[in-house]
Amino acid sequence: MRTMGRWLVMLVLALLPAWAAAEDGAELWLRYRPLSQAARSQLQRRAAAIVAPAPASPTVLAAVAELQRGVAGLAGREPALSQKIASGALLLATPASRPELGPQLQELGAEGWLLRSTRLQGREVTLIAANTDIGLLYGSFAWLRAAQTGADLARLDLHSAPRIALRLLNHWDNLDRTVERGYAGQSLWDWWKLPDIRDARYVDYARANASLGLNGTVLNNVNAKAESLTAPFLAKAAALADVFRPWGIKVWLSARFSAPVELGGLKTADPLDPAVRAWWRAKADEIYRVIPDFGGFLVKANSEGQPGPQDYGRSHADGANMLADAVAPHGGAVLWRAFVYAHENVDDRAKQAFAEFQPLDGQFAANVIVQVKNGPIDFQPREPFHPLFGAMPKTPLALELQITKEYLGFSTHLAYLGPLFEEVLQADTGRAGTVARSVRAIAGVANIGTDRNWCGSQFDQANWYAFGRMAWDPDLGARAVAQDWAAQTFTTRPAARDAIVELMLMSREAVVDYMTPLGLHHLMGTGHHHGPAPWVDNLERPDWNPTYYHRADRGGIGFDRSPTGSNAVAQYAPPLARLWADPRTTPSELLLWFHHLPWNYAMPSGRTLWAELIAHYDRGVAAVADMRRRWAMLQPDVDAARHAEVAAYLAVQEREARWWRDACIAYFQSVSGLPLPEGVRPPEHELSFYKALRFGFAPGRGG
Ligand code: BDP
Repeated sequence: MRTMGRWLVMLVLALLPAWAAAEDGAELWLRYRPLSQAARSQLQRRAAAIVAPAPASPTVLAAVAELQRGVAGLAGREPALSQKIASGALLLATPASRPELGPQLQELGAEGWLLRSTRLQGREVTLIAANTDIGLLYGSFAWLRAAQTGADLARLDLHSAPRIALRLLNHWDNLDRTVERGYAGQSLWDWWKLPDIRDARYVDYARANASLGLNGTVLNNVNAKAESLTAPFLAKAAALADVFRPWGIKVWLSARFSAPVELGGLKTADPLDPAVRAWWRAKADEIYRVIPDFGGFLVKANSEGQPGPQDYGRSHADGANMLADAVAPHGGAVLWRAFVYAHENVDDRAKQAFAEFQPLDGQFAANVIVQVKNGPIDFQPREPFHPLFGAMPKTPLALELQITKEYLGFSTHLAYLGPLFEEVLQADTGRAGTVARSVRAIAGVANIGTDRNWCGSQFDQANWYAFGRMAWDPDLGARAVAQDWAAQTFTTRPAARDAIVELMLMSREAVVDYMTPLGLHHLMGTGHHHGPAPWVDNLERPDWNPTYYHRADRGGIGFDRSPTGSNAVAQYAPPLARLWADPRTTPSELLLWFHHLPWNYAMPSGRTLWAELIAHYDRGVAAVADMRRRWAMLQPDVDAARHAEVAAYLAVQEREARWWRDACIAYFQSVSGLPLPEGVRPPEHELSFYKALRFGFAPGRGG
């Protein structure tokens, strides 16, 4: 008995590493674990063989390989590639291979797909059809998703096409492999070893993006180094482009505006100077020689110290148009960022991008897209949508979202961003429909790095996933996306899947509550942005100070952006401007964004503003405690390794949520001079304790 016990222990120990390694999150949502017995048999019948157009392009080969890999994992049997239509075939077809399909596919455009269980030549087949090979790849991933999430594969009739043409990740990756605002290890791009050494993860990165329908990636930080445009780095970027090409992902680069001076030895980077224009044209020609399908440039200019056209008395349009001219002959585009605010400008920072860019509407070249952050300040846990959306009808715009959670607890806090993305995408601009309807492109600042789980935590994968799915279809909704992700990543058992989804859906509001409730914003620590620091008032620029944003004093709290204050409300469409001009008609989520109100202001709940603020902080902390309880109950449904890992992260989150609550209450009380409402737990420490905390080596500062 004793020997047997020892033998068993040894066996378990021997198997443990392999098993643990199998569930460390490295496979993302493309895990393809065996389905239930019944689902496996159905899948074997429905995917007995794959019939693909011949000769197969690299993209079709990628689709076939993914289908084979997926079915092998899910059903335990790899379908063979065949030329014959037999019962149970997965039939990949374009109008080029089956002209009779043409009329059915017209609506699908260049990237859309159709999935249909049907009969062909008397055989039951599943049609995966598209106008192009890349559509077939997206359709194959959609079919695999249907199989993974438990759809009835015998009755499939789905079609989909993307609403937004350009769907990009923006990597804030530096050439030394540090990542600005990265919380998932180093940059994936091993610039030193490229172009010769191509890490196997580059393919997995491309697979993951293609599975979501993303079609472009900006490889380097918007705070760009000129060196990224030199021949050696272009060769490295070209190697990545070669890997990504079959997966429909185009490479873009951030360009430093002063590169003609730094690399070309010119005296100026003035966009109207003929030598500068010639330099950029030659540079574009050089890039397209090595990356024929290069997407174009992303530019951060005259923003936070970056060079730009204003250094030469020229406008953003002059700068953007010069670069647009250079890439136009090759079919390229320029993404020109509107994230600008100036030292010298004493006006409300929230107004500055609109003030600079809106008057330029109509002056940009046709291949310029102005890239606008979701809100007017900077990726806060909650902001109103940016007033530029809908306000530049003659200029294509891109919506920039941040997937890496610089302001929502890095990768240690569980905050599912689907609800934030949905809130922005569905916001009605009052001018051109929703934000989603008003944009041509969408960009997500990536949260990807060398961590085994790619994103720094298991649940942060959901934010990459949600960004991609919602970029393809902004109307999908955060819940539906979370359902798919949880099923693909954790479990298809409905009760457990739904419990995970509920936990995800409550998480973002929890962060808002314990960090910046009621429209507060920008209260985080200096530089690294970790933790609370609402007391900071001594930075070189006033609009970097938290006190600039909350404006708390003895009399009250909040930033008056109504007509009696900065009048930022006037940048919105008149009906919204009217609504947000009055605290009584401003949603409480945005109250202190737009108004400075007395501490005893009567909230709709019947509480004073002071009591309401504290209630929100408490609600946030309680929500995280609740998330921990919910996760604990999921233990039987989630593999031990990932369950324990997430539980440990949630413990950190609860501790830090309390810290945010306590530090903010301690500080605001020191300003308001008010007693804590009855029954409220006092902060654990004195204010001085929180003020003295330092985080010298916090991640994400970049090189
Ligand atoms: C801020 C980040 C900073 C970025 C900047 C930007 O703190 O690291 O460079 O945005 O978007 O949120 O350019």
